[in-house]
Amino acid sequence: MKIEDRNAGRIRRAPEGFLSSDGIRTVVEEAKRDRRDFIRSAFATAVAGAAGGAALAQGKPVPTADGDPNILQLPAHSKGLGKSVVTDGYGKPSEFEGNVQRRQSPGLTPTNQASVSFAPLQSLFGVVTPSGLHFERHHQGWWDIDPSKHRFMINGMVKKPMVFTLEDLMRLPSVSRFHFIECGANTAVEWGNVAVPTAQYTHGMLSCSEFTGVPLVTLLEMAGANLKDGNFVLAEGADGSSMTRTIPMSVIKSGEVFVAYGQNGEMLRPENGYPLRLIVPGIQGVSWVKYLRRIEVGDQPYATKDEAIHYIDLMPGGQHRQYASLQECKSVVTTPSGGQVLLDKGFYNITGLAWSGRGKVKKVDVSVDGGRNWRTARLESPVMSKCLTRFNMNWIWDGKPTIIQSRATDETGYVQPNYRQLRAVRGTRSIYHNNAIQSWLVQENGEVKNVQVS
Ligand SMILES: Nc1nc2c(c(=O)[nH]1)N[C@H]1C(S)=C(S)[C@@H](COP(=O)(O)O)O[C@H]1N2
Ligand SMILES: [Mo]
Repeated sequence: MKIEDRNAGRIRRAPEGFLSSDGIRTVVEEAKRDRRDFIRSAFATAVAGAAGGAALAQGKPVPTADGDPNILQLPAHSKGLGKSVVTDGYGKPSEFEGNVQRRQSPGLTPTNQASVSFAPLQSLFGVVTPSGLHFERHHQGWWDIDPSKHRFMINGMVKKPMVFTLEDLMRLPSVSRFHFIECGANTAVEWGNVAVPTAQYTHGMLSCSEFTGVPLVTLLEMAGANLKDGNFVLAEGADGSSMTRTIPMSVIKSGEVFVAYGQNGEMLRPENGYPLRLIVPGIQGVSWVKYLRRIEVGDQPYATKDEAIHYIDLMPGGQHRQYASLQECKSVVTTPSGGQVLLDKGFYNITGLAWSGRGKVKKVDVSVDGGRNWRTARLESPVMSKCLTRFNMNWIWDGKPTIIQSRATDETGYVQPNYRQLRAVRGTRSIYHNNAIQSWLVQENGEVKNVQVS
């Protein structure tokens, strides 16, 4: 690539980076009506808002004729005394980044306690989700539970039922591992057709952290669990939603499943299950029981409400598929993505995320012509199992309309399907487990739009 190409390609942030909640509502509604210019009109509204200036400033070329005042006029921070240490005992992001937030999709859920907030994937780098931006899914609100009063019980097919305090658990040998968590309902609204405008809402029920805790198999062994005939466990949360999920003993015996108290170097956030949650790598988020208070060992699946009525897949023949918990290989381009605007022809760094519930991502192919030709993207290292993987690819935009897609392949050889392939097997009436290839249309005016092609 020529050096001068790298200077080109200014990009304007997706609207949720600076819109008010009213503005977001407009964008979502306009997008549903398939208005071509919804981003433009939403942006016009946003400029009136407080944070619009910062977003606009990003798109401004550096003045060169009379010199750049940002260089020539010495700013206060180069002359004065800055703030003191521990001005804030727990640091926060820059106020200029204040609109990078997890957000609720307007109108998606009737109550805010049984709802979801989406992580701003299009604003993040690398693979780790900052804990404060981790998506949230609560069935009956979240709690900040006093850890000194929290108890964790193991019972059922065990020799010695046991109760652990948090301190008991934190004294045991621990593991720290990076894993993604994806709600089974991520991308659910897109099963029938395009429904939401940006990557935050199409794919943001996805996050990735370094979790720390104790392998569940260690705790089961301490309780003398019957690992031969106890083929399943039931995991139960302490919140009012009675979140209970069956986990096969085979995945627990592999040592992968652990009981976590740590997240990104500190204790779990209350929204994410403080003080204790189950980590079930590769499996849909619902099985990662938060506020974990009990594990029962049994010899058959429990068919709880969240396994018999919810989190089942309606297949084309009219039958429901149960216990399809694995999150299959999937990927999404996060830049350029829906709602962003390419302001120039020229160089762009296409970047995105890929993941697989079966293990490592082996390769990601990117198409910039609606799926006719594919080029292999660079995977950033380390590539970890059941973890997000960041990919990047150089691209020169010639200013013509085009469709950008990514297609991931995992280490088992499984290839992410397009919508035609997925619907041929799964139909269109499912809610969960939509791992289809995402398409972003770059329009001639630079606006990027969510579209579906087969
Ligand atoms: N106790 C409890 N655990 C729970 C839930 C819940 O509502 N209560 N929601 C589940 C669902 S559906 C998902 S997708 C994940 C979301 O985890 P997060 O809120 O940390 O992103 O937690 C799961 N564990
Ligand atoms: Mo979920």
